[in-house]
Amino acid sequence: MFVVFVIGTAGSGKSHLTATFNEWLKVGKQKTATVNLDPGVLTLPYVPDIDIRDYINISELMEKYRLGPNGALIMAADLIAEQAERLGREIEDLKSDAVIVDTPGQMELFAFRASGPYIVNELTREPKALVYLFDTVFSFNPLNFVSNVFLSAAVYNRFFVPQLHVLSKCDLLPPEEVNRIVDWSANPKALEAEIEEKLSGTKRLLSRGMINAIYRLGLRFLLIPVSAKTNEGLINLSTALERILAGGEKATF
Ligand SMILES: Nc1nc2c(ncn2[C@@H]2O[C@H](COP(=O)(O)OP(=O)(O)O)[C@@H](O)[C@H]2O)c(=O)[nH]1
Ligand SMILES: [Mg+2]
Repeated sequence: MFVVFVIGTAGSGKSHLTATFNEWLKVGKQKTATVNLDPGVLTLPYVPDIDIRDYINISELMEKYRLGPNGALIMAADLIAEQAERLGREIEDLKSDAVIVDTPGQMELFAFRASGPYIVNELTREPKALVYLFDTVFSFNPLNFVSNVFLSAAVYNRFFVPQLHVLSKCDLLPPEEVNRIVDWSANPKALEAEIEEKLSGTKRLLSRGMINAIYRLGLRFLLIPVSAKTNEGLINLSTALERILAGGEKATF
């Protein structure tokens, strides 16, 4: 069994990718399951096999502790940790080949509080990976791209599990624009040239310095373009997961 956590900024397409990837793997005859870890979500594009909303109720928290929606979401993020053992047992009982975990809408509630890394660590002893989403529409200029690379590095630093990087919603830009962004992620020279051309002053200086720091650390963020609407790139995502989860051997993904 493999467990994959889908993470990214609010609206980057986590829930839709969870839905689409799950369906796609099922067509390939995989026994798959989905887990919703977002206690605040109202509607989901899939029916989760395990749902944190069965255990944590945001409106109850708001009422009981006289909190606004934000306060209740923060409290809920911390309460998720208490459910780790129970969720872990439920995941085990599913006896799936692959489990896809959709994380809370607001990434900082998961990545930058104590509970997220705790959950990722405690939920399962099975091989696991993180899939970090770069929203195509947000990443199309070099300043935003570099900022997102920094965010994904911060996430990696928090969880320390194998991490893949996806350019989500790639159907929203023409292929040549998508390839340009992928090229930035694969080729430092292409990104440098774009930073020099498109940015000036402090923005150029900071972007250049930030991306150089990432390269010096030896971190790489090769993007896999994927669309949850057209299914483009799902095969590449699954191959990449296979590789990082099974060390290159053929796995059940
Ligand atoms: N065109 C397009 N839209 C997408 C895709 N994935 C998600 N969206 C849209 O982006 C918005 C946010 O998606 P959602 O999965 O809820 O993001 P989350 O907050 O990260 O879970 C929704 O309006 C989706 O319809 C995609 O692959 N292509
Ligand atoms: Mg979501």
